[in-house]
Amino acid sequence: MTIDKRKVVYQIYPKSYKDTTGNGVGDLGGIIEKLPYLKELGIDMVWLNPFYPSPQRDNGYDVADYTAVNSDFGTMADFEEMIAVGQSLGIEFMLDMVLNHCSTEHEWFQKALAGDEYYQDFFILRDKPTDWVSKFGGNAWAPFGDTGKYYLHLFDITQADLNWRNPNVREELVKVVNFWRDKGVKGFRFDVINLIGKDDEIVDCPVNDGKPAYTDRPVTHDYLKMLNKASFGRDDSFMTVGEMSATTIENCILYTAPEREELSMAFNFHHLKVDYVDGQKWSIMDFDFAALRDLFHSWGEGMSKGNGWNALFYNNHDQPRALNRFIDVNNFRNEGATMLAASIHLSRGTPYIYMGEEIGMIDPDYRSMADYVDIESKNAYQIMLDEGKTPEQAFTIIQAKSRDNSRTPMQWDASEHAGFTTGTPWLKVGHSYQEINVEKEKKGKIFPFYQELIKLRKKLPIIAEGHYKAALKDSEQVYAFERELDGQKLLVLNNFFATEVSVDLPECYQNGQVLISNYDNEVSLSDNICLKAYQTIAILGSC
Ligand code: TEU
Repeated sequence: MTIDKRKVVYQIYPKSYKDTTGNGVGDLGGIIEKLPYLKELGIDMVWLNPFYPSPQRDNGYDVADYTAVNSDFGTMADFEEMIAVGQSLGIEFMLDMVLNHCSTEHEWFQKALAGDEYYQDFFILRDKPTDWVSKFGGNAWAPFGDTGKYYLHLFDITQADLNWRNPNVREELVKVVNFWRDKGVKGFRFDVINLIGKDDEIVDCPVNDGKPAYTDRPVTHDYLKMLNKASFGRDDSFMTVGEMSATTIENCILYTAPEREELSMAFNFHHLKVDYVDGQKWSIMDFDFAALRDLFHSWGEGMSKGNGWNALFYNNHDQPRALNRFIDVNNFRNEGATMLAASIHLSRGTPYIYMGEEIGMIDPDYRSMADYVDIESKNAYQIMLDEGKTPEQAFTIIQAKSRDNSRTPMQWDASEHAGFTTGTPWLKVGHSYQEINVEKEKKGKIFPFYQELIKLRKKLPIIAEGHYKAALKDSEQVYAFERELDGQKLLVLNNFFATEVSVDLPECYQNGQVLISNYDNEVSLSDNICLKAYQTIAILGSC
């Protein structure tokens, strides 16, 4: 299994992309309508978050039926049309497979609750709960009806973990994956896939909310090999990405090295915790640049040496917008957005663009808890109050950290609701839509810069395939790395701050060629170079 490393993936949160029916919820028809826009951007594949029937307690990650389309989003015929239109434009689709858990409304859980023992073995039932903490707050076990037993839910109480140790479960899930493969999808994103392997004996684990007891268990690799063999591994051009919660470089090499035949690549989140106080999300702190730099370097070099493959990203539907976290967005939105883009699009791995990132979208400025809908935010707010924070303190943290920050409707133009819907949007449009929208930004700085980065990856094998080597390892301000392929070298310098900084250039680059920069003025190369606020420069070496 070797993937095409020139490809770039674009993530769409279907609920928020484009509504064509006026019900306030984005739909498949809206995605079809916008495919030419994505063609213009230049991406190769679209990852869609779940659009399956679901009670929407966790916005579709609580799947009630794995092989159907939720009627809010359209029909199976719409889905087939979307694939076909994509094919005609050279755009492939990657679907989200949520196989660690299903909704308690899924018929498997309902049958289990009704007493069917065959289906009871689809879930993780125990006589006594352990001390594991749910990722959405509270204990991770809930009473299983009136049986006296408890079922495991690592996420919401309505998301019951599936028992992968049961071969019947594995068989059903393989069927799901193959159902969508037969429909013509060319990729899968596997939700929290490194949590599927639970030990036979489940025990208390007071460390880190219980995570070590269920994360990256060795059996997970066996399950992935099985899934690979039984489904997508049969198609050489297939692209798969595992979402890895609290994982390690060692495991991600195992998950993604081609000879292992597990997955094509992995998302990890360590670099997105550099603004967490003591690793806790519900806290506020400026990002720690040195930590970010070191993480990029250790993952970049570690995966490069181990022949693993990273999925590269700053934004997704679970993260506040990177521009609000890492950039002085009021003064340097264009410079910051383009620098962040270059820092991953020129790196080693497959870049992912989250809808709206290509136009520099920012967090909404919601003023009340009533504007937030995400279950995680609501739970966290309550927990913070219970812990003694004032409503103002808790709200400030929600504003900065809520997953709704990235889930606001895509901003297409300056008309009402940003051109997303003619109805009432399910989640309020961000306050910035009159300044930041597709219509305007196509003529701005950010969208064209993404187009250029995507083109460069297609044109230059050193970007797509080159090794990764850390550079300027001690810089307090510049994240820099080199790429190397067949004796060719590329240096990428990214100034992560609003102040200028001077950098000594190694000889190889003093007579090199500037490949791309996010400032209009010409860059003159010598033994020393001055980077402006949030400037990014990539230089092809001449040695
Ligand atoms: O997220 C996995 C995950 O670990 C989340 O807890 C993530 O770290 C958190 O949202 C950040 O605050 C995946 C999906 O991406 C997410 O949308 C789902 O809610 C979750 O799995 C459960 O399916």
